[in-house]
Amino acid sequence: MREFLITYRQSVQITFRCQGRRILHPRRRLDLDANMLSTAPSVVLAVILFMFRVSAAAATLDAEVVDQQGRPLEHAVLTLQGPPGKLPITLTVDMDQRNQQFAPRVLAVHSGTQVAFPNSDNIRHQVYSFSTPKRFELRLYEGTPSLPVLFDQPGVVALGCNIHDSMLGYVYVTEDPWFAVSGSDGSIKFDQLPVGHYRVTLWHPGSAEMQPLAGGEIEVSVTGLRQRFTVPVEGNGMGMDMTPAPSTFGDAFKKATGK
Ligand SMILES: [Cu+2]
Repeated sequence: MREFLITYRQSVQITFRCQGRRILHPRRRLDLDANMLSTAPSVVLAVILFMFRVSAAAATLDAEVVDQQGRPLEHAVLTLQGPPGKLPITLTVDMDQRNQQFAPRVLAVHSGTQVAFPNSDNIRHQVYSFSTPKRFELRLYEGTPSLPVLFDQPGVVALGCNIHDSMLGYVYVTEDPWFAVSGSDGSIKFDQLPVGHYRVTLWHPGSAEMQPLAGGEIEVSVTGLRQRFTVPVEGNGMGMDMTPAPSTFGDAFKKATGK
């Protein structure tokens, strides 16, 4: 034990000394400072040029998603494949439960995203999914469950609650770098898009067989683009029924899981 302690102390000291020499050696530090001073102007110039290039090349896409009768479609997901270089967004996001409903009803995430399922109601929920891209079940809980759920496979994940059959939500997992969900007016806005050519994919819970639809190809120029996309939806054309009867949930669930 004593031997070990001595060895440990020595190794700490040796490491410390090595680090001290490497990092704090006065001559080395002066060299570094001199190098930094000589390269600073070119670095600043490069940063300015990069910022100018980015801001000059960024554009906006104003999309409007409507159903087959031209009515604004809420809860539609629009994803974009485009110029390379965009890093995937894999943050932890919330799928809340409020007033015995999922909030939002449709959540779009990049594959690899952790989704937390906080419960803002004062009753307990038991969230689950049998959808192929993510099968999971959170035991009956109040407040925030201890761990978020990882969504690492692209596809549609239909969410339910074992206690409340009318609770129905969706996590749409995409590998496209740009994605968003339409608001109640059917609008989706993408800011800071690189100018270029994009391939559009659309999805809505009310679309046939719950399959994603090809939305065509678009050219986003520096002046931006305003475009309308149509997603045919089944039934009454209003898309997803927000308070489905249990049997409706069963049908929707079968569609999402393909079973
Ligand atoms: Cu519930």
